[in-house]
Amino acid sequence: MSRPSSAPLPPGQRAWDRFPRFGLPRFAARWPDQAPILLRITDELASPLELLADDLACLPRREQTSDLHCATTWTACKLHWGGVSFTDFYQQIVVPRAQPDADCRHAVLTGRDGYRTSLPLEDLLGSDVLLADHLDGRPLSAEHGAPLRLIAPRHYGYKNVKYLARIRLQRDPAPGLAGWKDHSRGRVALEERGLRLPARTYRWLLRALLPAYECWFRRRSAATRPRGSSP
Ligand SMILES: Nc1nc2c(c(=O)[nH]1)N[C@H]1C(S)=C(S)[C@@H](COP(=O)(O)O)O[C@H]1N2
Ligand SMILES: [Mo]
Repeated sequence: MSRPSSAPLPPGQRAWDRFPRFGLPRFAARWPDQAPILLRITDELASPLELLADDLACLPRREQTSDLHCATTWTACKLHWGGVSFTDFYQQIVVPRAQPDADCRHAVLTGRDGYRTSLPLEDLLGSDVLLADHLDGRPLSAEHGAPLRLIAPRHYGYKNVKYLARIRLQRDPAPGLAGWKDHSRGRVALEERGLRLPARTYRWLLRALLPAYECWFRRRSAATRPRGSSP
């Protein structure tokens, strides 16, 4: 698989010809049970929502080819996602049914493995943000976030929550779990890799650690993968 990037690579990224399962160390061994889509929309809402696959089925399907940029400097190129646009989902389902307070401008996104991060609603309403349930024409695998994940190509991988289970809409931003590297926005073009250190420091540090970390994550992931999930 050698796919050139969909666009010129953003600063400090290098194209990989593979798309590994990846994440924070403590999530390598967490494989949520295979389960149908169940998405809870909660917090400062007139009516909290529980949505199933059927609720999303009324939205137009979207196919999109985009790159995924991990803050550790690797980029998986030209990934072909299928799903629904986050904007359609928000405007056509969340707004009419949950009636969010106009001051709720932040979303905390949680995965079924316990992973959590947040994004401003404004960023989630970008034209290329998807709730994806397909990759390369097939239902999402357990590796890559089945049954539903966020795809926000202009944000680092750590904002692209896999196994998406809950979206909490709230007035204030909330810190995520990516610790030292959880920037509140994580925009790739601005190299918002992390919060505390200059972008270049993160770039060189993470690039230096990446080979050892990738190897460790791959082994831990393989050792704990439930039987029946795709390698
Ligand atoms: N639920 C969940 N989502 C997550 C993570 C995670 O550990 N758990 N890791 C993030 C990070 S750091 C990256 S780079 C991407 C990697 O996506 P992939 O495993 O499909 O390659 O998922 C992101 N979303
Ligand atoms: Mo990442």
